[in-house]
Amino acid sequence: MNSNRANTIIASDRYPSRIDEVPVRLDRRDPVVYSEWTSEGPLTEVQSSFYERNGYLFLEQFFSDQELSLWKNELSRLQEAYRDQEAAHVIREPESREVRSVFAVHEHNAIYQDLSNHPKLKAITSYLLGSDTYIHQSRINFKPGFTGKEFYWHSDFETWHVEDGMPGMRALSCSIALSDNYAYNGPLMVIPGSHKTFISCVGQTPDDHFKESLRKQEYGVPDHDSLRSLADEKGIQMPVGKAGSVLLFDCNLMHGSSSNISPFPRSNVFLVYNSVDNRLVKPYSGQSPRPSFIATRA
Ligand SMILES: O=C(O)CCC(=O)C(=O)O
Repeated sequence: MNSNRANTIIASDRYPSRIDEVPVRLDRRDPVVYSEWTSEGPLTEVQSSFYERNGYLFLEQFFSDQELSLWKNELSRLQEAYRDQEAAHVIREPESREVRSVFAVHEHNAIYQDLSNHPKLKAITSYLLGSDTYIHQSRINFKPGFTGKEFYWHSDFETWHVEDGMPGMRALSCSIALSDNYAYNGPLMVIPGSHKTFISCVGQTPDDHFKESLRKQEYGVPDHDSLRSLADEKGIQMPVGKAGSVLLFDCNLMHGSSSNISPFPRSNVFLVYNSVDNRLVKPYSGQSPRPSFIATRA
């Protein structure tokens, strides 16, 4: 065990990570779907049980063309606006000045704020999380053609728990495709069913880790053996579809994506909903919390 971290372990931490020198595999200790299914709910019984079992659900043609064109135009405007303008919430690709991500769009952009309050999204997320929700994090990932770099395998929850203080697994992401997602332009890959296992990571988190990790993550990534055994057991899926589709995925689902060497951008907006009953506490690493553009501290 890492000695200076050992002093900061929180007794009530149900998902310790970045503490031991070897990875540990723990069973999930939280539900996946927090509501009882009824026919009045926003998902069919088949969709709800698919999500419970696999940790994700892909919904094609979820939004209208009219809604989509508004969000796509805004995406292009932001990409242009931030080409030369620096801001803390704008992250550039690790090897170029291209815009990789723009964070907190639900806060500083009226169009994406409306999207984050979309009644269809709110209904599904409140059903799955069994309570009212709020946005824990939002970001556009542009993944430009030729230069858009990968996002290495990770469980979001591992980072949100250790670095932000999210107590339990009661949050989910909606990845909304604003460009067509193909198998060849760096779409999200998921390990179905991996949300039921927590893989602790190895290595102490450096201070201000987010400055590097948002461009290229090196801590809070699982080891090769754990990833190999998860993928051997469960396989890898790549839910792809046209712009306007949405991928819902549990906060502990193992996922990642490859670089985009195709000419076609793969631009998605990610909205992370957290249950109001799962608000952030102090980071479990014992370190200072990350800035609020990455993690809302309500
Ligand atoms: O945009 C992607 O391909 C992956 C994004 C991701 O995994 C994340 O934001 O946590």
